[in-house]
Amino acid sequence: MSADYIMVGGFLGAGKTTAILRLAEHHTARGSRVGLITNDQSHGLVDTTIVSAKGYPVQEITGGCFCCRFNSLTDAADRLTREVRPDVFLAEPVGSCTDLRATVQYPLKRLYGDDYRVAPLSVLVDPIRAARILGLESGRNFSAKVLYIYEKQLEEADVIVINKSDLLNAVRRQALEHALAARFSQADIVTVSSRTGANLDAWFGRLSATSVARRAMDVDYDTYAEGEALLGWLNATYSVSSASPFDGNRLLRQLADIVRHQLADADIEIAHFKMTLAPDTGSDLAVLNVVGTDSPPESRHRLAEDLTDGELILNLRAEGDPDRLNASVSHGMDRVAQEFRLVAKPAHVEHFTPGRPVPTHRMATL
Ligand SMILES: Nc1nc2c(ncn2[C@@H]2O[C@H](COP(=O)(O)OP(=O)(O)O)[C@@H](O)[C@H]2O)c(=O)[nH]1
Ligand SMILES: [Mg+2]
Repeated sequence: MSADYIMVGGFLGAGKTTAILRLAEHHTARGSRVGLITNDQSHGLVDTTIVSAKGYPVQEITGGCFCCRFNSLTDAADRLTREVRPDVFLAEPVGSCTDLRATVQYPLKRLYGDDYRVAPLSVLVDPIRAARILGLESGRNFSAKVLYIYEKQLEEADVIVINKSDLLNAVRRQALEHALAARFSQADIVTVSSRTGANLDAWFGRLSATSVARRAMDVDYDTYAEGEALLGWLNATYSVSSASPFDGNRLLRQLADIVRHQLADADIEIAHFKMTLAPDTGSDLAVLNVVGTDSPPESRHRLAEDLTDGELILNLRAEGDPDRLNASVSHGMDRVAQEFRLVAKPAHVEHFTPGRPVPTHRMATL
């Protein structure tokens, strides 16, 4: 029996994890078993914490993107199969990754055709980011080689999903739909809100087809690698403790603002900055996101009560020197530790630039 393999791509911060949780709810409600696969360049992932907190079985692939760790992807799927035998795999590739058709979808079909039905490739976009990149609106942006990756992601999509429709009025929405349709005519375009649920059924309906077997796009791996090398990555886990209870929601917001302002001063564009804070007791979780240096922090989940001890996980991806990102986060942690009278012990801190993507397989045709 073959399981569905649904991959939801898109740039950092587009809403992939939020959308995958919606897909998981959708399939679970129809009696299907789901298994989720998260992916990152390194471990200590906010996304894994979020999806595990929702109770879904999840496997985390770290140390590179799906395409460069293809065997880890199939191993992760095998582990999920042994644990829960999913009917549907939901996989989130790294947001700075492209060429998924040739390096993941076609190899899966060719090598494991009997095991998986590969759904059309969805690529999510954040409408504010996309409107800037397509020149419809002004604002802070990434540099050309990072934009190369962004555009390649859209070029290989079967379905371009404009997410966050709740942020758009009809005029902005139509302008974006037209611009994307004109530029990326190979894709269906569907506009949804993973937050409100608006129009998700129209998108989910398209995923029951199989991916179109067209020739994969050409990719200049030098430009792709240079684009990734412009991005800084920081993953950190701290254990925080205080003698008296403190407001964890306020702490995350404060920390996000300090880091955001520091990066704005250094003219660094944030792609995605996300944090979770989990008290050591209970199952509550605070989640905070920033999806652009000029975007205000957004608390997705708030803690119901103050806490004294907890684990803070922080993932920052921005177009800038990782040392600079690290300096801003360290400074922010010192400031909040002082203000909230807490001790923050780093359990794991890593900052780096993603290495050159070297796919395990690359198959331009099916
Ligand atoms: N307004 C709005 N925000 C959303 C929507 N979907 C996701 N987000 C927010 O976008 C941010 C990034 O979402 P996430 O799912 O982590 O993005 P990922 O990096 O692509 O996995 C978070 O703050 C989400 O709450 C949506 O439909 N509307
Ligand atoms: Mg994510």
